[in-house]
Amino acid sequence: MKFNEKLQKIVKKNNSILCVGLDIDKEEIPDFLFKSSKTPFLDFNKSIINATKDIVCAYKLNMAFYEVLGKEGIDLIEKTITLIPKDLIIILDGKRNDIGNTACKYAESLFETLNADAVTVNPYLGKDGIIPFLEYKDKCSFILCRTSNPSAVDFQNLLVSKIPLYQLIAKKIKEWNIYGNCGAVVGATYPDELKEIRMILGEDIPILIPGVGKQGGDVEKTVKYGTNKKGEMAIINSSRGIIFAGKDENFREESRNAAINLRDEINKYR
Ligand code: OMP
Repeated sequence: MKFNEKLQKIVKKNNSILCVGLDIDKEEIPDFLFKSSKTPFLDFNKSIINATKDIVCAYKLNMAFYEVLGKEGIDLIEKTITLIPKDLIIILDGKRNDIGNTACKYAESLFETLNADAVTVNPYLGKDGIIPFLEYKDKCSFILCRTSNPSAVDFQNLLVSKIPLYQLIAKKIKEWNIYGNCGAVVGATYPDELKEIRMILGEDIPILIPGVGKQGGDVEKTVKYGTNKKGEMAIINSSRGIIFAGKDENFREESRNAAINLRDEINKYR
């Protein structure tokens, strides 16, 4: 099944365009898990997945939080992926890219070895770094377009051929979308740019939008500007705001409540 079809199905089934970011952080995970369990990270992910799987469309694992754990981290990615129901979207966020033959190995490791549905990709190397990812025609490559961080302006707003670089990248994403498997990453913290990028991309290219919750992005603008006319084709990610909503034994309920509240707020504007 093509990625966009899988996305539309789960969005409809769970009535949700919310993605929970499984960005596990030892400093933030409830302390008692480290005393009571031999596999605290996996138990934590399992609890969050079980508490939210009926109210989200996707899970995003940022690779940094796993790679920092060494070989245990890769094992944890694989085991976590097996806990996620098959009809949900799995995004591996490594913001990878490199020259062609190396990009091939990144694409193979994320899409085949780890079996992600979607990945985040850096466009800085240009088309030949992107193509190896796009060869996986049923998967989706979310290409960084306008990131959520304050220093995004350093490069992304510079004028290139008289237009800001992020707009040029949005145009390239549209051009590269020949197999219908490109997406864009746009931060919720820049709603005006999000609106412009949605206009450039049109109705059918999904946008992964992090930056609501802890980073303070405006939910109403994110939904109105980021989705297409049907209120779809956007995946809105929150990581810390959901998975670390509770610090004690009640963390499962707290994260479920945080996810329900954000899902409902998002749906109010769709
Ligand atoms: P929270 O701020 O905790 O909700 O986490 C945001 C997640 O989205 C982290 O995994 C970030 O690395 C990621 N992210 C951004 O915050 N900003 C971006 O511009 C792009 C990403 C991303 O590609 O997912």
